[in-house]
Amino acid sequence: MIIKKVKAKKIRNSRGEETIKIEVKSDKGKGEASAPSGASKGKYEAKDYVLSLDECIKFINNCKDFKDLEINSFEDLNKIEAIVNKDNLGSNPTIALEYAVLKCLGPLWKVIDKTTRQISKPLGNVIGGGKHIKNESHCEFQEFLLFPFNSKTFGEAMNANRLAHELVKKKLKTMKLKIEMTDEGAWAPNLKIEEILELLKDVCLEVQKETDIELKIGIDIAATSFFDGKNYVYRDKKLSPEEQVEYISELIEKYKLHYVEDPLMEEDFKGFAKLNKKFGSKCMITGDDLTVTNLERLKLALKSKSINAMIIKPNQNGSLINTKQVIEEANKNKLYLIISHRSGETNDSSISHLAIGFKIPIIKCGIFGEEREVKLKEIIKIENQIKYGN
Ligand code: 2PG
Ligand code: MG
Repeated sequence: MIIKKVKAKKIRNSRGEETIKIEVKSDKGKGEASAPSGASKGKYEAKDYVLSLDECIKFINNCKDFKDLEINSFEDLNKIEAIVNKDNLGSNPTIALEYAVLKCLGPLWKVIDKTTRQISKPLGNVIGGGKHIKNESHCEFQEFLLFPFNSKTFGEAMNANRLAHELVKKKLKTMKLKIEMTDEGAWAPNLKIEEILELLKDVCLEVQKETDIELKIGIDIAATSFFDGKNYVYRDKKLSPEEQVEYISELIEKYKLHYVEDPLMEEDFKGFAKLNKKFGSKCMITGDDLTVTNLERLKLALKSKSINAMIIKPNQNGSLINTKQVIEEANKNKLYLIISHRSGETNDSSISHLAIGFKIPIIKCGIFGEEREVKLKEIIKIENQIKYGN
């Protein structure tokens, strides 16, 4: 495939922030993609924009080096990264450009691996707080998530999560609570952590009664966001790092948590390791801000046995080539992988294709809202293509 034209422009994400969209025209076909942005960013994430968004757009639109560049495979992305990369423009222009270029070669999942048959499962954000809501008086934990454990198809899993999302709203109404939403389309009730988990326990039972799908509960604590340098600061208590490990241990046991992301702040490899040692056989102890889709951080986490699961966010890394290396290293070390949306999302569904192409078992995404649903529906589309070839 020969690149004919690359065009960048400004769009807005689901939070109303400006971000980049890139269109690539080639002799074979077109590709377009855009980049998301996080609110609870890890300290070690690649910078999303090194130059201003306007400067990035100008650079791409005036660059003569793309024209007639030949790209035939994922590996050829190194030709793109020689022109645009996380160091000169930033991670967002780079990944959007890389997605768009690969899409010129056909459906992205097929470009990555057309032999794959594995369909990911959704991990859906149903209730939230932390940095994903404006109202700081709400719950410190960023996300309460549901995982349809025994679903057979993606559609079945998605519907179970959607039913749970509806049931939570009904319960909040009955409780006469104000109905608010997080950036990711999850409910944001002003309830205590334990009250939320109790409510979810009931909702999971109701969903199981109706659908036979067993929903397991997970949490993204995003603990860095309420760590003051010494303690984890809750509305009603302050916990030392040791006490935080104890508290999270209690929650894992009491609510049979299946998934726990960033339970401690982003430097505390040892604290993660304590939880992983205790619960690693039955709960995914997951690094996000800890590992930031970065090979060096992953190696540190492996060395200290901090995690058994890891979030993959391509724009945390800033290069699709390096993201693939991180995925390979994590697979080699038998970590569970979870590919994830960001809180500020666009209608781009490239991560759904990456989930399938790289055989990533779980996709973490919101349950409700256009920018979230487009990613879930894309997986169903790919599932059908794989099953029925259409
Ligand atoms: C997270 C993400 C996505 P953000 O912490 O896992 O849910 O949030 O994009 O704000 O970093
Ligand atoms: Mg997270």
